[in-house]
Amino acid sequence: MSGDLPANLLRQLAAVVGQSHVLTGDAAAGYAVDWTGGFTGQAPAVLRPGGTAEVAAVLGLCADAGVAVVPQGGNTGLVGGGVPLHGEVVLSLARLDRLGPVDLDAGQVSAGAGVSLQQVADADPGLDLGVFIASRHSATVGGAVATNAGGLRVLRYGPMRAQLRGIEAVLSDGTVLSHMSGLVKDNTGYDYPSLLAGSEGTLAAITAARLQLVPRLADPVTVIVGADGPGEVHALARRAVREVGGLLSAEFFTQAGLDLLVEHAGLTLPLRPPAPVYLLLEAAGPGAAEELAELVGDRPAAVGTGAAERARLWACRERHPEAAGFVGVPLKLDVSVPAARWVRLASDVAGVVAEADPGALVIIYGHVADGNLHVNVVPGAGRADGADRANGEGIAGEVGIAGEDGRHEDAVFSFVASLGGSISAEHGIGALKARWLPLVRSDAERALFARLRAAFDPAGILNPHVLPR
Ligand code: 2HG
Ligand code: ZN
Repeated sequence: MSGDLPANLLRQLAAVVGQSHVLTGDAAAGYAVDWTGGFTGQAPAVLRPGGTAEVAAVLGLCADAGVAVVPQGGNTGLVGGGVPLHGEVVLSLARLDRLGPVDLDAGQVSAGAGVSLQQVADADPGLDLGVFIASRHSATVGGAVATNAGGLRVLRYGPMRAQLRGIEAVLSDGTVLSHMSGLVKDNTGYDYPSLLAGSEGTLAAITAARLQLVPRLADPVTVIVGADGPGEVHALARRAVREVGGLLSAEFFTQAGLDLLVEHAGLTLPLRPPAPVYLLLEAAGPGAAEELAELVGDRPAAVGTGAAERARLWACRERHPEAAGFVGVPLKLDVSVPAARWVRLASDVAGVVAEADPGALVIIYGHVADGNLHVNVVPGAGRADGADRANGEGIAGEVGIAGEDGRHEDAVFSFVASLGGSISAEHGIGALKARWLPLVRSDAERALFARLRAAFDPAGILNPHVLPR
């Protein structure tokens, strides 16, 4: 496979990063597939630079040679934005793993792209990272910024972009941009760090970020409440946002997902008898337990205060991304709608998928206070299975991605667009959704995206198949 790259280029790249950090053949295979198995590509080489200067040199060489590059962090993405679906070189930022000392005056830290989110959260005992996602042990700073990761505490702290106080990144021509002073107030021109957040590796390779930390909250209380349906969950979550001052999370899931986790992952039910749907609330600070108890009233609920009990309750929600995977290769659709339409979305989306594919399995869960729903779909019998997808041919038009002919995406995304929503709340457009972007972004907006992109990456080598050019 290394034959895909000119031998001379491979030699030059090896001279930059060291021969042992140019991976080819079997050594490169793990970088070419995502963790769901839904996206499988091929990399002629994986390059593992050890510092910003090496990233710059690598990109300069690739740009000169016209070789496309997919930047990759912890490879925990869900939309195929970090895997080489079209034979791109993978630029792994994993070795940029330097975590700076915590600046206690500012409550900030500088972290290399390859530092995991958990390492940032652990940087100081009194501080925490506001972004909290299930994949925090493997997801890295560079990838989390590049995808503007959201997660379980967005209602309190916002997504990754909101934590960003500075960035270091490399353009495809090898130019290093660095603005890491961490100023809270800094109106000196375009806020390009913010633009790079959510750019999915299309504008620059992010090499480091300056992150705002938040005070670590003591003694959080976690509650799982059983409810009849999405309407009750939404109403309770809305009240929680207003009435529970220390609210951190408001998470939705269903018994259907829990059944799979009980059967395949050995989880225990949080409530008996089980309820059709659940709301998990977490809050911290003075009065949190009382305010949650008041809100829950006499509804069926399980309460966790100690670490072990909270972990048991959280597993019911945090392990939902695995649930559909026990049945087949899941298609992961991550959508959001205006708050007032969330109940309609959560109530009707399974029916909308069933019209397109009556045999499909649909598991829904998500971040109710953000209007965000994760719709995990395993196409019904007779659809392409994982093995068919793994050969990377003819699925969703052109690349090796789950979803076969796109009918499931068409159904869900059209429904979401009709509700005034977004086809990506927090995971990005990636390779999975590029084709549906016109549903939610106008011609004028997409043309501006393309011009921005050309300004940052005139060579057109950075993640060329993600977002429109
Ligand atoms: C979550 O909220 C993540 O658990 C993953 O965003 C969602 O796997 C998914 O579809
Ligand atoms: Zn999520």
